[in-house]
Amino acid sequence: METQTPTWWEKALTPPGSGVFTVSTGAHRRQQLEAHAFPQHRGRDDLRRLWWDKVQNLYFIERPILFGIPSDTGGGIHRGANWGPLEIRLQMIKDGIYDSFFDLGDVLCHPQLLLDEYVEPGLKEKIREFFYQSKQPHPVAPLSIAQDVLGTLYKNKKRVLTLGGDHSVGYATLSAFFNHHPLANKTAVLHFDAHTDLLTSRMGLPVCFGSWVPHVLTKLNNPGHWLQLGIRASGKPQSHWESQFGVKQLWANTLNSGNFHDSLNSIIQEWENQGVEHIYITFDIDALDAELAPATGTPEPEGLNDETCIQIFRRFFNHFNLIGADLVEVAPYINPRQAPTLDNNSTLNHAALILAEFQHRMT
Ligand SMILES: [Mn+2]
Repeated sequence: METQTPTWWEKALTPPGSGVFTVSTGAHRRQQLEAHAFPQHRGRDDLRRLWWDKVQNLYFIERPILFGIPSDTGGGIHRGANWGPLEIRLQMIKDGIYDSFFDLGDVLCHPQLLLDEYVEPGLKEKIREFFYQSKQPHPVAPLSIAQDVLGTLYKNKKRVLTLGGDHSVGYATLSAFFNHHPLANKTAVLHFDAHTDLLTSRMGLPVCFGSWVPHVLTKLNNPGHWLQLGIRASGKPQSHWESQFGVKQLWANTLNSGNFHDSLNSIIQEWENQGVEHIYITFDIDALDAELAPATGTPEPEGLNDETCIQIFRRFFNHFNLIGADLVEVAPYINPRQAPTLDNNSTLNHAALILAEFQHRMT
């Protein structure tokens, strides 16, 4: 096991809530989080020092890790999921579940970049100069930084709850997981979403919010260990996706009919027979109905409610261990219909209900 936090993380990451590069926008909300996380701090420099000192203990703590990737570069319809990690944490503080996690902080997200391989080398050098004041070949794009950091955490079998960000962050979390976690070959994925995210590219780009899953699936021994739940906005029928990619799907209409218990039983049985012991959950908040969680990039009607999701989680938790999770696509400042205040925001409230289940199973 490693015991040293890589020094470049100090420049690629930020204290909790600071991963959106801004001076004043959102400062009031960020300061609320900082006052809770580092109550003793005396200004920005002191806060950074306290945070970095704390990060040195990363390998010695037992609590699960909380990690923010406030990037919506991979999104494309309504943006704003970059503010998810800050507002979700404030909601977690309110609900009393924040302190069960060790908050590693955020990726410092360059809002014009996605993956390092999409950045032209000369430009990458200039941006490296900004991040690191050096030519050391450290990553610069949000998903590449996240992949590297999460790869190290997963190699050390850390349990991580990642907050996005648009769903392209699922490419970072799950490619890091399947490339590095020693228990990856005994792990299946529950993917809650209104959409399949199974495009192989979108407008010519391989990885984005709608096209990240195929690029992770290649890393699984068995694509049948990927179960998509809540699908309802799809240009193609269930049979297309299942036969083309080998994934399993339970669409929202099936789940909402209540008639899914036999299907769940047979999936659980099959996975157990195949040696699956752990599950990773990637939860796109748009799996929930648009009435419950409207503050998201692509809200869809006729979605799931939180009771159904929690019922499904618990069925799997009875058989498998929750090894990691992410929650994505909460765009808290999207304000549809009548204005909910941030202190009583349906999307954030529902996000926290989902996270409370994860917190309960990870701690
Ligand atoms: Mn998604």
